[in-house]
Amino acid sequence: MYKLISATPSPYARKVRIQLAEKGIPFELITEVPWNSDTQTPLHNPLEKLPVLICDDGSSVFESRYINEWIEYKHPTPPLFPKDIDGILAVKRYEVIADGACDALVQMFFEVARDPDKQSKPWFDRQERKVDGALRSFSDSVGSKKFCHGDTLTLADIAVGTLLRYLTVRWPAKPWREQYPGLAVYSDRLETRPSFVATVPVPQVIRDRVA
Ligand SMILES: N[C@@H](CCC(=O)N[C@@H](CS)C(=O)NCC(=O)O)C(=O)O
Repeated sequence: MYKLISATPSPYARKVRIQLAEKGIPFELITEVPWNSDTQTPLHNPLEKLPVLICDDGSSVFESRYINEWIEYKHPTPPLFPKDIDGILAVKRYEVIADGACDALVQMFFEVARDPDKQSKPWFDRQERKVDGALRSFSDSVGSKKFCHGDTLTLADIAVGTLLRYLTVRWPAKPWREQYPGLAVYSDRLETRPSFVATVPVPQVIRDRVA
């Protein structure tokens, strides 16, 4: 059985957990705080980041988008990629933007964790612009549609839905729902799926100093 190293707030790990649940693939969930010094994640990923999928033979698969693709090839049913190349590329475009926005949110989170005299407002603003750009882009392309692409769930919805919920966890004061009510409807609908309900992100206490 697979093992998945995960963290409760991680949008990257949540994408993999949702995909495994949607495909009905059993796995053992290992919850870590990757920022603490006793994390086991570096034993499985030279980049020291989770999620990491560990196979029965001990080999590891890491980088969430690569894990998602790996699982898609190894366990194609039910498919979470469209059948046609253009459809796959369209889904991947959503993933790139959603993951980039999550990266920016992580940067913002640690920027405000620095001592006040070490924080950079221009850096924070630059990251926030990326998040705002992603939201604008998703509002334009998804609007209040049921799915990003076609009429079934794909990895695009898992990536975009995961970003939107993570945004609410990390920056509850950010008024994206009021700004983009169509996206709020889209997000709320996705969050009713059992795979999303079972993986609602929860903040963790980070014990060690990171930034
Ligand atoms: N691009 C990576 C990002 C993963 C990531 O940033 N994971 C965080 C937890 S949410 C982590 O493990 N960070 C530890 C570190 O960067 O040292 C992915 O998609 O898997």
